[in-house]
Amino acid sequence: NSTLQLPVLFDHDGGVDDFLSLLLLLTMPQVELLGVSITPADCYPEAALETTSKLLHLLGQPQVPVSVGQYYGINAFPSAWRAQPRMLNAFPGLLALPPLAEGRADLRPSPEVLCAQLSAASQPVTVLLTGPCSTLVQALALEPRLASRIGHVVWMGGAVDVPGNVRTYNQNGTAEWNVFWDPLAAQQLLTYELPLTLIPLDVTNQVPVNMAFLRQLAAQAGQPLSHLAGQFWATTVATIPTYEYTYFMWDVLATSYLAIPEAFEVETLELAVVATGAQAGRTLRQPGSGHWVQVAKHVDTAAFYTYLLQQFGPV
Ligand code: AGV
Ligand code: CA
Repeated sequence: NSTLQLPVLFDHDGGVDDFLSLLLLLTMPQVELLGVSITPADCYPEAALETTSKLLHLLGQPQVPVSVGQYYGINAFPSAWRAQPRMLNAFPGLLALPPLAEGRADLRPSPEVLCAQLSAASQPVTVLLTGPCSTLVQALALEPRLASRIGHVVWMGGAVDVPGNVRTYNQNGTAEWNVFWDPLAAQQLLTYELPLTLIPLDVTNQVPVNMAFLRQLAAQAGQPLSHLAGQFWATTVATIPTYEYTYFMWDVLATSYLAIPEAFEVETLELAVVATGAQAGRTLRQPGSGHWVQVAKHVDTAAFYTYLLQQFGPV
């Protein structure tokens, strides 16, 4: 039924929850995935390309085009985080899959590919971003008129009324990483006045990866997707000292917004992004900025976790 189809372009940055987002997206019957692009931010792009291709293959959508960004942001992610997803390709369920076929990835830089995909789209496209927004901003810089092809941008990024999650020497703790990687792009994104929904730390803080959920997932591990997703989440459990950080369902929550928006409380507000200095990457309320953004502030966590168990569980 074509009226049910939601055309989606997905740009991710290769974190474990970015891949869980891809898995989730591929379980959504209403989503027509037009393309995937990889921003080399919270990943090393070679490994991320391999995982992306293998998951598309595994979920029966190997034809979906994949491209990789060649732009590297202003503030690099820690190497230990970028290397983490490499182990996913060694999982029994993925190791045996065919490696990326020669010539399968689009060799053009991802902003060019995104432009081509937007031009070719026959109805407004939803752009889902689970990493920095640089690819989209660079695409719109190439062809500003393509903004009219975008029906909705859903972006996991920012921290509006809560502290950020960047702990470095050059940031005072107010920024979220996806914005911090390329603060100028985030500032630029607002100027396009796109229908933008942010899924910031304000709401992702409400959905930690917790053992109660992982136990429920394990209880249905006879389902191949639950088994695989459970393994993915398991890799995040011991990677962060618990006294310092918790791993959250950041991108997975943003992805679920496409399917269960009614589970979210969203506030429409005027936003600004700080581009330089100790607050670089900060997203803040700024009445009068003229940049109206929908910001998710609350989620029905039970509805969200139930939705995940349903999508990864019995069909
Ligand atoms: O800031 C959240 C973003 C999400 O897109 N990423 C992880 C998610 O993919 C960066 C990030 C923050 N803390 C992290 C992150 C951590 N402890 N490990 C890996 N990535
Ligand atoms: Ca991410």
